Amino acid sequence: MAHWGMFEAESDGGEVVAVRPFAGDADPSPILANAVGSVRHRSRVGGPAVRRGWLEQGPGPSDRRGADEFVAVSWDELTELLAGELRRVVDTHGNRAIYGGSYGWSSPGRFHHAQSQVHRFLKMLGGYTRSENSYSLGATSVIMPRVMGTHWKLFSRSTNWDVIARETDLMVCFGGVPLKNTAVNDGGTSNHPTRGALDALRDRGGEIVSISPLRDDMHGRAQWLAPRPGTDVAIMLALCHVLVTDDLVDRAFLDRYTVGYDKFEDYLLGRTDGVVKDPAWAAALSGLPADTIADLARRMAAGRTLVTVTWSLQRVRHGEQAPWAGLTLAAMLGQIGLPGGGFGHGYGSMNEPGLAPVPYPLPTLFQGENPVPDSIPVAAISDLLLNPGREYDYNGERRTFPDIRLVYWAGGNPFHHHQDLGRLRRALARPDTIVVHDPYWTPMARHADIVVPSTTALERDDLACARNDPLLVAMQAATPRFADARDDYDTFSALAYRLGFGDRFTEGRTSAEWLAHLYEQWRRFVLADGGVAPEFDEFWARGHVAMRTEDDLTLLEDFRADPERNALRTPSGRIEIFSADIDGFGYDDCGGHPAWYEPEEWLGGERAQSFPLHLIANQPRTRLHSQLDHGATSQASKIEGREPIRMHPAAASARGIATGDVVRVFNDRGACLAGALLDDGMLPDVVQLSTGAWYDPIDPADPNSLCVHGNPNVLTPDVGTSKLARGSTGQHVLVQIERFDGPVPPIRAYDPPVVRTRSTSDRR
Ligand code: PGD
Repeated sequence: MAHWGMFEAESDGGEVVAVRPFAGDADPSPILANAVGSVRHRSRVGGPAVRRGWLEQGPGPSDRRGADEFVAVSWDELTELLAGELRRVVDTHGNRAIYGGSYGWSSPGRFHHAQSQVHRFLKMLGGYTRSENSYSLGATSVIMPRVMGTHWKLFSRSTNWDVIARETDLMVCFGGVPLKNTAVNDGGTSNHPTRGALDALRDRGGEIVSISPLRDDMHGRAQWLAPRPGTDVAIMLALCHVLVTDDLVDRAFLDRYTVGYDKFEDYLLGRTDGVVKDPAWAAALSGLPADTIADLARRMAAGRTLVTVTWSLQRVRHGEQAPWAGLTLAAMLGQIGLPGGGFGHGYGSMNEPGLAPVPYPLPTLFQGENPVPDSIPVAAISDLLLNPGREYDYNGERRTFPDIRLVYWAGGNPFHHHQDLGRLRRALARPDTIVVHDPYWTPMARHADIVVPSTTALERDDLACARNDPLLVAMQAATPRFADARDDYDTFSALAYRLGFGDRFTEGRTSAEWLAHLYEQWRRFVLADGGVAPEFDEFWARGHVAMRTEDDLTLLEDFRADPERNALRTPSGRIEIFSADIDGFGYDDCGGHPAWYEPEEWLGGERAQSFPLHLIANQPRTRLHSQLDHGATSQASKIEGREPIRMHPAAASARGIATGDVVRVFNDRGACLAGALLDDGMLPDVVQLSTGAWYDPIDPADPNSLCVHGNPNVLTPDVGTSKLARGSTGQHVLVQIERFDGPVPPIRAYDPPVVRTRSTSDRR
């Protein structure tokens, strides 16, 4: 199992040579092919390594991170050094000085999941400063609990695809439903039903409207409306305005299920700020014709309508507003909780939304409590490291950044996920020590002082499942372990014994015993639910077991049926169109109701004078994030070895650029090379460059170096969505592009750094 689907791997005894998707998968992902050749790829970390500067000079800030060579050490030395450094930091600075945010997707598997392992270990060490929320859903995970009482139920208990295909007349999709993202599911997936469901909806006579700057954010027949990027909220407000002026608002629904609509209506009608949010107003901002917006509002009120908002719309400045405004628009239509109507968030953002949930807990490794209370919103990592002791606003609180001395990372790649990489590199120069566990020499591993070689999921047994997938899968190792790599569990066990809490960490179990233990715990839930699950050995031999799912779900149907008994977990128990709590925080960038805020990175503002192209830095179609960027599917898409950047033919010809040219993409934060690909499926001043090409600085010693490979995060702003959520805003950035006429530099991203064997004189 991979995050991108279930498969069988064929191995030659040390390497994966072929993959076959699970026969039950309706639409397997081409990303699966990236696994072939990945176990022994030259970018693997073959054994423990320590940065030479750290080894020779000891812990301390260093701007050599990312440029230094490494020294190979034995596992015993690594355990000794790492345990000693953890002890030093804890004894001298306290556990709060360890940042174990360690964000990232790592690999599926309920036991060997790197995040679970590192958090369990650091909690038992006495705690650490942690992170909250995710890069996927930074804004949503703060705003939606406040205004509808949850964020994860929005996805795990979303209206099922079967219901949509059967009941929806009109699906209005802000951000489309990009099939490429549904390849992926956190924890894995045994089926990809989205394409089939959209086709079934259309075959039944249902209509789809895709509102997105990119045409291919929707496959098949649909009305495509291409607004200026970042203006969806203005369009939503104008749709709401038409519902008011045409008397199409379901006021009975608003009275029973929501609070604060009146204040929002005052804003819509311009009573609070003198600006009427009508279609003409939204047309000027978005570029969509006013008539088209007005017509759409009327069509939405005429039948069973589902309003959907992708996650990408909240990964921008003021990202809190799009899901909140979408929910409000759906509430005004009055169809929330009716089959095929209402609101959805994340269709096309990951495979899970639209799939039926499993009604009991999955096998889970208990992590315990973190004795350290400090936490940061996850996308504030550079702020944290650069500003010890500084106060900041977050979600109604005033917090202070701790002074971090040691950064511990397992299972993530900040050089993929974080913004403004020049700033991140300056931030990573600050701590005394950086520890990274990864199977590969990712850019983050190259910036570490202590590099711990992990196995990949292909080299170990595990249990795989996800909360909206019917199968629990026996993930059986496809190959032996590569070189001197170890499972993260074994690394942490050895460290825990060295630090005196080995028995607590392992509970006396080997990995194999843990799998059987977690399976038995889970099996009890299934049996109590009246289900059938064989004993572990039989399950392991069979390969998977099916679980019951709760089919035919409609989001919030229980709330609609009985809003008192099934009150939402908001202060009012209802949908909060106006939130008195948020209003009370007094933030200038997120007020008490959904509203339009002008972003910095958009084509309608002053910055577009200098950087006139709007770059959409979205998820790739050829890999998951930065994982297996060297795989066949990912490599086949590259141009001259660089990540492809899609440009409208008009924008390209104005710059003398043709398909296949290498171009330089730049703004005042940084620059990268990319390969031009002309495509008229976007507005002329929009370009698209996916995330995930491994950061490849031409000068590793310069934090602001040109990336020769095409990582858009050298360009993106490191600014939070707002003071409320401080989510990542990596999706949008303004740039300029020119043809790159110089000699094209080689790609070195997958070549390991220099790792020297240690001479006796190096020993401390
Ligand atoms: P991955 O490339 O998946 O990226 O960011 P994330 O850090 O999750 O990194 C996972 C790492 O785990 C890889 O280096 C992999 O090798 C390693 N790994 C795999 N298996 C194991 C294991 O068993 N043990 C250990 N120790 N390591 C392992 C994703 C993040 O990026 C997300 S979720 C989103 S949604 C964001 N999206 C955007 C965006 O839309 N636009 C921009 N500009 N930036 C984004 N960044 C965010």
